[in-house]
Amino acid sequence: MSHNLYALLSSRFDQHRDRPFLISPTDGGPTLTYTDVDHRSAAIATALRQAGAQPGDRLVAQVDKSHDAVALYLACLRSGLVYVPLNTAYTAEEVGFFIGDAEATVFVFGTDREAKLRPVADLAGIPILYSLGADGDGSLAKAADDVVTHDAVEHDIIEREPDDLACMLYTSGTTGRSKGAMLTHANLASNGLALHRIWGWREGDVLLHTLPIFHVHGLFVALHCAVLNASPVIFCSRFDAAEVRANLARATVLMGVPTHYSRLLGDAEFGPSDCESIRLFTSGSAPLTPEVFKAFTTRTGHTICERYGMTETGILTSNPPEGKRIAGTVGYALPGVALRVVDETDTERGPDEIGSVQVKGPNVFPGYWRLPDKTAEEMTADGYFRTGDIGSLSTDGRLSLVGRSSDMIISGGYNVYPKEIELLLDAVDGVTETAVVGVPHPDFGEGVVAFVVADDGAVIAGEQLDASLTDRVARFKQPKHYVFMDELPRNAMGKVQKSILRADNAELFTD
Ligand code: MCA
Repeated sequence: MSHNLYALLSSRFDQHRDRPFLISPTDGGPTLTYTDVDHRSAAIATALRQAGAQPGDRLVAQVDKSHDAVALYLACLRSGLVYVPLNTAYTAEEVGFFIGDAEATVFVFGTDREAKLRPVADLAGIPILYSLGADGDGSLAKAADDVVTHDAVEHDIIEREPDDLACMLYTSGTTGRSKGAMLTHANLASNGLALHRIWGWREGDVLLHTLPIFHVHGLFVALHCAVLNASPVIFCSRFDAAEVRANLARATVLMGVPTHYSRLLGDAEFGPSDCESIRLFTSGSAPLTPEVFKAFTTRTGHTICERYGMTETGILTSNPPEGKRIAGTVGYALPGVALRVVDETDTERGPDEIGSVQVKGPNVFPGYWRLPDKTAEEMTADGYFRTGDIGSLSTDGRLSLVGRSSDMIISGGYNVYPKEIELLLDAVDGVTETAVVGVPHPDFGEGVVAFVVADDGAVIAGEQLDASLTDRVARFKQPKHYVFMDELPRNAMGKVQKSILRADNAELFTD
């Protein structure tokens, strides 16, 4: 079999082609079978090929979650294009960086974003542009329809080597510059097969899918498990607690971020009767607090299975679905994944000793796009990737995470890098300096807060700072609160002590 990931995926649904694949969460909504989506992906792949896209070219997409968005991803896989999905919250300025950095050949933008994004793409000189809507509209949808009308669909799956790139996902950097994490066909195949196995996917499983499909969690972890199992997917456009409750009885697996679970708990009516058909609730992308873990079990009788992943590595560990799931831990290394906790000399720590988490395995990416030096910094001489997370391993290999070496914020499952925001705020007239941190937030887990020191005599309002960020960075990255100070706390070395800012403002959103 070809090492093209699509060859693996299609081999798993080939015997069930007429089975429902993408199911509407509302009665009467459209259902697409595996045959429908396979054919749609072939039509889109043919249209892209006819437009001049070649294997290895990068296709950047900022499109809403839709059936055609799934077909576009699968079209890229089967035609050997490198799929580069972008968060739909990113501004035109952010998108301009990504399409340039990725040296994209193709850029697909949402039909509702054309006015803002076509000029950005023209400026970047992207040769092939398409629009794609959430309802089968847009120029790419039409091009695919035309291929079908002219009976010109090519169903082939391009040969790929295991280490050929399949996708590239941007993950912001501590320096404020986003980095393209390159993921190969083999990375994605190994992680998908490992998850399918350890989470016990079986005949009859149905996935309730509420996650965005521009990140690892919704695009790879959720969709690949379902497709490898030829399972139906109840395909929600976004997370909505009421819609989730209305569909749980039709599903057996729900994957979410902690915010999803805390929002379900926020509905007093939510309870065990909603969850009778579910065999597996997983949580990831952000730490699941023991409070939410415990409250969920008390309310529903189910124990959430927390797992740990990164864009650069996919899923590294999971609590055992059949074994003991312990709050505050992220379980054991997936089959084939090697984990270690080390000190500052990369020497392994003993059991339960805290150190830096490192990982090695077929799931670990080959590096950051066009950043060999940065890649080398993050890899050890013996091939382990430095996750940047701090944790400890128990004697039987269970991993507990206790923090991060960078001051990255995880808000509602999205990574936010303070430096990116600080650089923009520091450029505002009248601002001397700023420090951005995450503090506990009842809904998003961590809320972004900016601490601002103004020039002597300068009067600055939060609205002014908000305005400096509008159209520069996605809304979810923007501070939810500003604290004005005479000076920032510093240690003897002059380094801003963000831990003090976090500690002194821990109740900012929870009081
Ligand atoms: C939306 N808002 C947010 C966030 N999302 N603010 C902070 N953090 C967020 N994550 C703000 C919007 O800017 C808006 O603010 C207001 O909330 C409502 O926006 P809306 O889009 O309606 O929000 P929502 O529908 O309530 O979405 C919140 C959400 C969503 C359900 C938590 O963010 C979500 O589904 N997150 C999942 C992220 C994910 O898939 N992460 C996986 C990364 P305003 O009104 O002021 O404009 S992959 C990963 O991390 C690794 C590999 C792994 O292990 O999975």
